[in-house]
Amino acid sequence: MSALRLVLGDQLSRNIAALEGLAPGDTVLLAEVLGECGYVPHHKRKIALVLAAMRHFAAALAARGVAVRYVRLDDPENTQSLAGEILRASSELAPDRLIATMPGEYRVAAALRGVAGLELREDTRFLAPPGYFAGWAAGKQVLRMEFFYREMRRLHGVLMAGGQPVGGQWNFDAENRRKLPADIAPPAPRRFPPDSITAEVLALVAARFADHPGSLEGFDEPVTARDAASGFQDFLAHRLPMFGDYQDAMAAGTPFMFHSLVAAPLNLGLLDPLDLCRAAEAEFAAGRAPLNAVEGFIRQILGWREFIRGVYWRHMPDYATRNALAATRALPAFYWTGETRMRCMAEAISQTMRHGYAHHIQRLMITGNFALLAGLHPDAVDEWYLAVYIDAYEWVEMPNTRGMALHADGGIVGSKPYAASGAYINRMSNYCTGCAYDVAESTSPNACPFNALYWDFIARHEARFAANPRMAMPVRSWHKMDPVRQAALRARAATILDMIENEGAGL
Ligand code: FAD
Ligand code: DLZ
Ligand code: SF4
Repeated sequence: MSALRLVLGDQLSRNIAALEGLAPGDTVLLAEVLGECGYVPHHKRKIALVLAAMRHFAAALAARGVAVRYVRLDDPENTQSLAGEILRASSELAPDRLIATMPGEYRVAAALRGVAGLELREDTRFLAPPGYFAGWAAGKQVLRMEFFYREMRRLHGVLMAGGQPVGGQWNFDAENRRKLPADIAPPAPRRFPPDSITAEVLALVAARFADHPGSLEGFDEPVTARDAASGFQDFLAHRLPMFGDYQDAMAAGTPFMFHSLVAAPLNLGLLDPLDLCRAAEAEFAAGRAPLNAVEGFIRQILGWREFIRGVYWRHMPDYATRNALAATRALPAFYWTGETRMRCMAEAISQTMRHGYAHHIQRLMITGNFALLAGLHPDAVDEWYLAVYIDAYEWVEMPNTRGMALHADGGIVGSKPYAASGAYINRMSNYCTGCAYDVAESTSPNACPFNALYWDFIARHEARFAANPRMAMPVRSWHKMDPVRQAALRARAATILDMIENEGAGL
């Protein structure tokens, strides 16, 4: 009995389900295909990362004596689709069995389900066991991450002592909202210069995807499990202790702050989520990192990442069509260039084009908040986030974008929209100093665009928000406002929205 075992580009884990029971005579298939490289205009760095990691993974399997069928993008026989490559390999090798692991994305799952005779195994690399989220969510009117996270802490015994949370609290978020003082400079993360395999991929991507957004300059991502582990050790030693304090902080010219940068290798399968949580927990136990940092980090992996995945599979395919706030505007051109006078947006977008990376608060409270306030269409915003971040796969990108950032899911991921004016951005960053706009102004021609857009957003949706206890306060403040000021705010917002509709020119 021989088997053909498919491993997708984000399934690069030694323990991936498709490889369970691997036997002599079996073949492992990995295929670089245009279908996956081009279904959205992925950032060049993201394509390079995925293909370089696939080639290294295949080489490591081959070095262990496994028969690997590796299809390169420029192979003239390449059908350029995953299903096509399974069928081609299957007709050439005539295996007795076809095996794959359940893909992360609904789109790919639908394509693979169409392949006759393909056995699709559960992806067991997540911390919520198969069916766990559905069981937890069943019968609940609202799903709240906090309660799911507590269940996950109990299930895995992470940061637990005698059935209680270590430190007597589940959550240290209140301590994790500091602005970065001018005299603290986050240490540069450990980086990984390309070897010859990666260099070849970089040349391929530069030639084939020249019209895709982003830059390959200085490509230095970890593309093997060993390098990903080394990058994570560097985080534990140098950034985890401050991760909590400055989790929400933003600063110009400081793209990575104290963040871990694990999302890209973790989502590729190069790291194991439970290992990351246990290693962070050990740093607390050894007295090398404070609890607010360690709990804050573990919450992201054990809580948010698993919760987001649960929401995705529970609500797809309907989730992809949700537009609860009836947003219609196209994405202004500066989302692809960073060329805007709004310094916060310019910083977040330029570092995204350079590194394929922005940290959570930049994604949520800068580019996401702008898209929310400006009423940009969720399809366009989803496509942008899926394309430009090197860690982006629909299962994790979409509930974060459509749900958390845009509230287009009507409140499944978050009970209220994360809408904020310039005051929040000014509180959490140094962007406003040196911005062409004045954050203290709301209605003048050089007033911070976030201010008028914020109030216009509240006014546009006041009927919906009045019924939401967590949004009642801004709605009341809007009602109490002097009508002359209300009119001035709405006029300024109308000017900005016109500019947005004109590709963002002049903004
Ligand atoms: P850290 O800040 O160091 O956090 C540690 C890890 O926790 C992350 O690596 C990630 O695995 C996990 N995590 C943290 N927050 C979340 C979250 N909200 N959802 C899921 N996992 C989380 N994350 C992705 O992995 N892929 C995406 O495509 C993606 N798109 C996003 C889109 C929007 C609009 C927003 C608001 C968030 C998005 N996130 C996404 C979540 C989060 O912003 C990134 O995981 C994080 O910024 C990656 O950087 P890091 O590895 O340095 O994370
Ligand atoms: C993201 C990506 C890219 C750019 N290229 C490939 C590829 O050539 N071959 C492949 O198997 N996978 C690729 N991927 C990852 C897939 O898109 C990913 O498996 C799906 O998004 C499911 O999560
Ligand atoms: Fe952003 Fe407004 Fe601050 Fe400028 S003033 S950086 S646009 S929040």
